[in-house]
Amino acid sequence: MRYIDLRSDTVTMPTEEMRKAMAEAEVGDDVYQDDPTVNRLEKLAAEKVGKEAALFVPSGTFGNQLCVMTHTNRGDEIILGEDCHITLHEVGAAAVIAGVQLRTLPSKNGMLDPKQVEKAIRCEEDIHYPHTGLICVENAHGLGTVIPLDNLKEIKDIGERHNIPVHLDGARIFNAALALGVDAKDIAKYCDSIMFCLSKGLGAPVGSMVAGTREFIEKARKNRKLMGGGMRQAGILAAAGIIALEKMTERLIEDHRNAAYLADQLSRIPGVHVKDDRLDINMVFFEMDDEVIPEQKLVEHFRKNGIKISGIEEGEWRFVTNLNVSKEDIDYVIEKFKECL
Ligand code: TLP
Repeated sequence: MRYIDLRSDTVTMPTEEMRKAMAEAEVGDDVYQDDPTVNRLEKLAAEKVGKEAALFVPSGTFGNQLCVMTHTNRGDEIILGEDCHITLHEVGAAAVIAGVQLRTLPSKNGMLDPKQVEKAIRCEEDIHYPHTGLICVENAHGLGTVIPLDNLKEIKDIGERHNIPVHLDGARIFNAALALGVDAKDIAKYCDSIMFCLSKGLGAPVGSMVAGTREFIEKARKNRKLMGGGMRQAGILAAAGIIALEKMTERLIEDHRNAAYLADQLSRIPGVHVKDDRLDINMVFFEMDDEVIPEQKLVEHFRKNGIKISGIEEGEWRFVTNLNVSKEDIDYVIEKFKECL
């Protein structure tokens, strides 16, 4: 049975072209750095975000944690938003892998206040203080927003003044670039390292990229091995990643349009309150008055009718449009929503 899957853009299926490229990929052993397809992907990825070098990693979480570990020393403190992915959805990995503590700051729809970032930095020699090892930002943000370039620039300038690197969780950097009307490079230039995902709206089945200076990537390559991420004949996966980067980035605008359409349709349903200040990318967040439909009822009604959604998180529903969701699918979702009322 075909499902309309609104749980995330991580659920996207590889295209026929990707499957063919994967089947035919020329491979080698990437731990020895002689997988030609991985090498091509890494070169292309670095170019796309304007960095010297890039590294193929198994997932976005892996890539973020690899960057945290590569930038910091055990016992460091890292500054980041209280609502970013590294804080909320990476299983506390930074404490386990890099051995750092998170100094979380409040955000305004994902945007950090540069003044608060600067105030939180602790690099002077007080015996009680941990050393601030890294600042992390996220764009596009998982709250459905994009962060303006001037905010990123201010934070990068602060990092430079205090000699602290900035890492960008750019899982959806190409969504952010489209929403801001800029090139991905224009965003990535405000960070020392970036992680971005091939396996979300771009449709590749597996994999993310980490990019930065050549020196950083060499260090990260060794740490990737330490973390068990040396992937041998990974060219099979990289082949899909190349298509993701060459052919799928511009297509994301369709997901944004579909999300705007879905948001508009949902907001017409009485008792549904769409978060319309967080509609920059392919995500629609909304609250629903208690008496409208109980959570489980909607999830089950949808499931019976071939639609997958996640339940409420922190009081909000999240529907995500993606490669495998069309405008007609959205009309069907709205029809089934109304039927459930
Ligand atoms: N996000 C997933 C869930 O983990 C919440 C989703 O469905 O949105 N950074 C950001 C901003 C992300 O949204 C995600 C995935 C990641 C990193 C991690 O990527 P993966 O899932 O490849 O580890």
